[in-house]
Amino acid sequence: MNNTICKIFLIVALMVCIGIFTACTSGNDNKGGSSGDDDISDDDLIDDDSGDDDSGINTTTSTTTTTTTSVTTTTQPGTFSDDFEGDTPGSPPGDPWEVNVDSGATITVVSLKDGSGNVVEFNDPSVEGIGSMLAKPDADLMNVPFGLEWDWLWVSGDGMSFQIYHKVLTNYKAVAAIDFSVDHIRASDSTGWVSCLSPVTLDQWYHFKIDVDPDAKKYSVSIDGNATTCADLGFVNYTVPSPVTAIGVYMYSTVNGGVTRFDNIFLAPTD
Ligand SMILES: [Ca+2]
Ligand SMILES: [Ca+2]
Repeated sequence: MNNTICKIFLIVALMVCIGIFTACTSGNDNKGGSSGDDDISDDDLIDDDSGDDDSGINTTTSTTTTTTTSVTTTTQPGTFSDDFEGDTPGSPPGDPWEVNVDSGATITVVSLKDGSGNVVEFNDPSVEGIGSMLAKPDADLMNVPFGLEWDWLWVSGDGMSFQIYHKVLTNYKAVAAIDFSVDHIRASDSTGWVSCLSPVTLDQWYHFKIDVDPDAKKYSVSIDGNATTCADLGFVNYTVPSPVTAIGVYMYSTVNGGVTRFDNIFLAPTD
């Protein structure tokens, strides 16, 4: 009798176990969440038919996106660059730029649909309007021969000057200046101004590069990859010997400079 009860108990227990196992695996076709599966909400990498409990796929996508973003914003070692894509449209350019404006002038990041993305826009609405943006790249980049490049577009106007500076006491003094003046581009020489480009076409991006030799105190200007008559120009106002340590754009107080835009600033030793 006891033996019979024990057999019945074992059979019932075995049936319960089979029932539980069947219930647990019912509908799981081990296909993840593709169409026609037992649980189409289980679209992750783990096929446990408990819904989308794993962010694996999304994590992979997110990582790819992050990597792509970091590639476009990573600065190469040994260079200084800014395409302003990390800045906020409607605000002045952020670190590493020091921005100062006065008398109604503005220096603002704007987002363009011409492929430039974010650019810096200078608006100098009056003779009195004045402003500047200044950055101090690693000094090691500028105590050897270096190239400094930027894109420049004029919507309108006059004035505005792309410059490099050395420090005299507490002030930064321009040793070289590339200006828009009236209808042409000119560059400073130790003996006066030299015309580099004339006429200038409005609403067109120009690519500028200056090659600077800080030991010789000389620089040359190329535009859109072409050498110009602005070659072997001497530093100006170089009465106090000190290294070139800053770059920037200056908005004159003596003219109504109108609207100009800058993008893709890049500095690197040329050795
Ligand atoms: Ca840009
Ligand atoms: Ca002005």
